Amino acid sequence: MATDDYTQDGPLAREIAQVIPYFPFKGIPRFYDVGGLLASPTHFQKVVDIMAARYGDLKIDAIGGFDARGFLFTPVALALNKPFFMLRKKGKMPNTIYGEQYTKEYAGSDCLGIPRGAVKPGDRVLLIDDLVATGGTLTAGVELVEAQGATVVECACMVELKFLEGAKKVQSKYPHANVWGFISEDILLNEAKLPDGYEDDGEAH
Ligand code: HSX
Repeated sequence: MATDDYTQDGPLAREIAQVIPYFPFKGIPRFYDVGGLLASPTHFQKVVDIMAARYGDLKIDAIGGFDARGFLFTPVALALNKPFFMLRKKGKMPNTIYGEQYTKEYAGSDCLGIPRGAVKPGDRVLLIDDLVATGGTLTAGVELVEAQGATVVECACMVELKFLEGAKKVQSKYPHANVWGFISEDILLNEAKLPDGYEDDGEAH
């Protein structure tokens, strides 16, 4: 199968969706676990190839990944031979420029930072995360990157929880920063088999 079918919930998205299970976690009935993708090198490679193909012809100066699951997509930066930077939560990285507090799908607020000098005025930046839910994380990332005088050309998310309308929220504030969600909750149907006594021990934050 070619890796240039970026259609949300298309055949390739459906194939990848099969290896992403969901669990009750952090009080969320369906928490989609990107660990299932990592456990399948074939599918993981396909996601990297899809993203590399999608952005191969786009002028990009840097790629940013969100703390923490966005960091899994560093192979996309290697495939495209672009610098990668981390958008990290507060207190995790030296020499950091911070943005404003933001809230996300499950409890709590946070603050993102990027390495000083990671993006320069005029840069065209691609942001990547495993999932967009409320869009709080993406919005905070776009805001921070653009405060440096750069432009976010797209936010790539492997999963988009459409019912939370996060992509719409990001794009109503930043119409030029397209949000591409590859797999929606409509096709994420891999319910994890839970052992007896399974407990949701996810921290709220
Ligand atoms: C999850 O929350 C994902 O890995 C993302 O980084 C984030 C998405 O939530 P939201 O900010 O869109 O609500 O941990």
